[in-house]
Amino acid sequence: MQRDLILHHYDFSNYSEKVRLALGYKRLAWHSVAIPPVAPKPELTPLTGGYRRTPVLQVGADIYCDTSLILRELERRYPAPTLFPPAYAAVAEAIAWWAENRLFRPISLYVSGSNLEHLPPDLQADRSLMRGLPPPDEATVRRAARRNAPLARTQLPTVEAMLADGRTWIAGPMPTIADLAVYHALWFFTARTDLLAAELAPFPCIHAWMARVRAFGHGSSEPLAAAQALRIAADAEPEPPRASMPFPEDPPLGSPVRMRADDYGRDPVEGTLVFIDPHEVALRRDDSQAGTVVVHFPRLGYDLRPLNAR
Ligand SMILES: N[C@@H](CCC(=O)N[C@@H](CS)C(=O)NCC(=O)O)C(=O)O
Repeated sequence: MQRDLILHHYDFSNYSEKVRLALGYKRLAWHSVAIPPVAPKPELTPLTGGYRRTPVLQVGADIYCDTSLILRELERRYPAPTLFPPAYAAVAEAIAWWAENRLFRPISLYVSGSNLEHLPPDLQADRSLMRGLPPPDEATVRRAARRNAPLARTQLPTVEAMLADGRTWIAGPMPTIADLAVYHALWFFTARTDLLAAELAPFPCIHAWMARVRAFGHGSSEPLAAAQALRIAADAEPEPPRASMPFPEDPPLGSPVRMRADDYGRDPVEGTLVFIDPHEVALRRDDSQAGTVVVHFPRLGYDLRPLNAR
């Protein structure tokens, strides 16, 4: 069992649930740092250089942003049991994209607007600011929930149909990232309260499959103080970068670059490009608290620019 894995997350974060289940499926031991669900995150952003989304995986002085890369990195370090079986991984990736970019958003707006009294009071304002929108009043959030309930509901039969031929897992006979991505979107329905549990009740295949995914568990975790995680980064050297496989258009290794999410939470992270391949981009940066760290991002979903370029 390994305990160099440090997950920065909070309990009701659905993307964190995706990673917690991957850690469970791979039977890993990890350290758990509880981070605030809203900005600012003064003990996290020294590690990431500005990225504020949840979760973040830390291994010493290497920092992994975004669950699509975190899952790839867990697979690279702990290949068995696999979440990327070669025969199903491509289809799984397409289904995961649909789950996170089409299925989840209406569920999120429906759930949040229906559970206002159970959420941290500053959550809605924070999420709107994260998307460049003004803080909404309560009526606006409740109207968004009403608009999005049908958009969430109309997609649930699609998930039921994916499982209706009696298969055990979404993409085929083995668990894949599609199971985790669809699961965490549906998990959000009841992550805080059971108020919307009835939405999933009519779907027996979904019900049985969610129980199978839930049975992965979360591996074994021990709490770690955020300040201690920062000290671990400061005391560690980043791992030497692997050999890069750039595309011809990519900025040269060693040049100053900026990465940021292309959808929301677009806080830029600047550093020196130290690794790039078709799936991943990594920047080295020096931080007064975290020391020298390498921050890793997935290529897809992020915007890579040479610094100072127009
Ligand atoms: N594409 C990102 C999305 C992550 C995401 O949106 N996480 C939510 C929490 S579940 C978030 O960052 N919310 C704002 C925050 O936690 O500060 C990923 O896969 O990691």
